[in-house]
Amino acid sequence: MSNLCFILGDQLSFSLSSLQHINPTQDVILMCEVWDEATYVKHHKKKIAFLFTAMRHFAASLREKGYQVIYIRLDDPENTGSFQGEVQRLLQTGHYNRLIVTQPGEYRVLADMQQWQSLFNLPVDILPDTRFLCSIEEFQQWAQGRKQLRMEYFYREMRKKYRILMQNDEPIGGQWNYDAENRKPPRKGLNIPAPYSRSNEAQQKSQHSSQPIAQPIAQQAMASQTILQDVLALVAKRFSDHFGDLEPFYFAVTRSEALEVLAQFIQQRLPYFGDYQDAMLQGEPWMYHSHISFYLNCGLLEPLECIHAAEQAYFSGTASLNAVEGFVRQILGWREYVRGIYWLTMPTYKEANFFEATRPLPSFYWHAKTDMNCLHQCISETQRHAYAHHIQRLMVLGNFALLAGIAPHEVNEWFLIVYADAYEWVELPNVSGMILFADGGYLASKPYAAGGSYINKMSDYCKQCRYKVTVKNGPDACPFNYLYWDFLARNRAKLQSNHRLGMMYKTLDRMSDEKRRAIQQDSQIFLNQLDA
Ligand code: FAD
Ligand code: DLZ
Ligand code: SF4
Repeated sequence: MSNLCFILGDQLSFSLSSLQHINPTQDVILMCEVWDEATYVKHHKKKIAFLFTAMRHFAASLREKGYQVIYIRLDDPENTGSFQGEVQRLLQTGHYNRLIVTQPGEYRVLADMQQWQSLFNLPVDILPDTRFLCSIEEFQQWAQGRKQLRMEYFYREMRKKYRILMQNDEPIGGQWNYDAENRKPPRKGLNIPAPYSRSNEAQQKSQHSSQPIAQPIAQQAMASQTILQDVLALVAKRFSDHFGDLEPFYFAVTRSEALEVLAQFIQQRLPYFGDYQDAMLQGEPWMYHSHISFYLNCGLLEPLECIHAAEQAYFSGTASLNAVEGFVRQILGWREYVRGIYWLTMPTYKEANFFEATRPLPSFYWHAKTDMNCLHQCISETQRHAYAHHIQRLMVLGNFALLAGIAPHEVNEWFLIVYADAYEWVELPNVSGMILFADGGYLASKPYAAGGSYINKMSDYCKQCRYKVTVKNGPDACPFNYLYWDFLARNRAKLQSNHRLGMMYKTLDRMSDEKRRAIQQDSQIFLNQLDA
């Protein structure tokens, strides 16, 4: 009798807690591609292709290390289509006396797994996911007794705990946070490096194959291309009705490739990451961001190695403090903070709807056909790449959903579908907490609402828009302008006491009745058209 270790698609790490608890010569690992997981929301085609390819590679590297792996492909004839069905199928063989898993990232999967012990009548060990830098219990302790949770204070604790950018007990440079230096608008002539592209890397490897010594590398590259081609064909056939473009496919799919992405970022983009963190440019989806969330979230990269690589760039003088601190804060601060909030508040967090928003998601979120150029650009890029950077998600796509009063469950579903880095533990707090303020201020101190002038300042989108960002009312006015004030007016009872919005309410109150009527009328006309 042996143990069965079940590894999920976002657990592709050799450091995984379940792997530390099994005996490679005796125990068996199960990995499976299942229909239910790929369709409980209709994930972007690139996301499915990325995960299945990365899973197949990870299974191969586990075997190379001597583990016994049973890998179930989506089109295996016996595949039952669900995690539970696949685990049950193996347990029915009678070869196993214990099931070992690392805690899944999503509440719904954990809730299922917690039934398995009684369902299968065998011990099920659900081990903590130690790849995160703050355990669920540690976060609970930190949050306990606090009236308000704020990322900034949590982040400081994490900096101290891991001694990141610290000198004795003080932050290097004397400040914890350099965000104020990280808001430069994009300037003309920025030289943005090309992002990592797997096909380029594979080509380079096979070009070197004329030298005999490089032949194993070329063979590996070819085998890897075969895995990818198989998965691309599968996704094209089985998920043709899902959102987004499958090809070109350029994501890294192995740990060594993901490490190349990280190294490229540290060398080429990190020096500018801070300055241009909030900047958006038409035709430049990748900017100076790291594009590592796909790999961090499925386990190909570990948070601390990314943080240390950035810290090292500061120590060696290749990147400035504002850039490195800004990047570290995203991973050591925001990423851990949103995960802590998720586990602290689920399952009720999912139901939160502070503004009682009910509007359906406008159809242009699926096809990008809208005259609002900022939205058109961000949605088109999302379709192509299954990626948009943070400010596009927050201040364009999210800001619009907030101002238009779109129902949280519809916005959440969209964000979970369209990004290759989306898993509920990270997507839900960002959507319900950060963009929609649906939790009433549990995660963020005020709604991230803004009019067109913010988008105009931080991007070049407005120059090519049919609307005029400087016009506040009427058919040519930028819709963000009147929707912003209408949002504040509509939600006055819920927001007026928020001291961070005091100035805005004073401005609203100083407006003439005529102006306020125009704002309301324009908003109604616009929103009615949206619904139609
Ligand atoms: P960078 O800008 O280079 O940042 C570095 C890393 O920091 C990221 O890879 C990510 O791991 C982490 N990070 C940065 N901001 C956040 C954040 N707010 N929350 C958690 N981690 C963060 N991130 C996801 O990983 N999955 C999601 O499903 C997701 N949904 C989002 C939805 C909305 C509405 C918003 C506003 C943000 C969302 N984010 C999500 C956070 C952030 O936008 C992405 O992590 C980031 O854009 C990924 O690109 P990058 O790797 O180039 O990040
Ligand atoms: C996202 C995803 C998809 C599309 N498919 C699978 C799959 O077939 N098999 C699998 O093990 N994992 C998949 N995943 C990732 C899971 O959704 C993820 O592991 C859970 O949501 C827990 O975070
Ligand atoms: Fe977006 Fe308004 Fe600018 Fe058009 S004018 S791109 S709608 S912010």
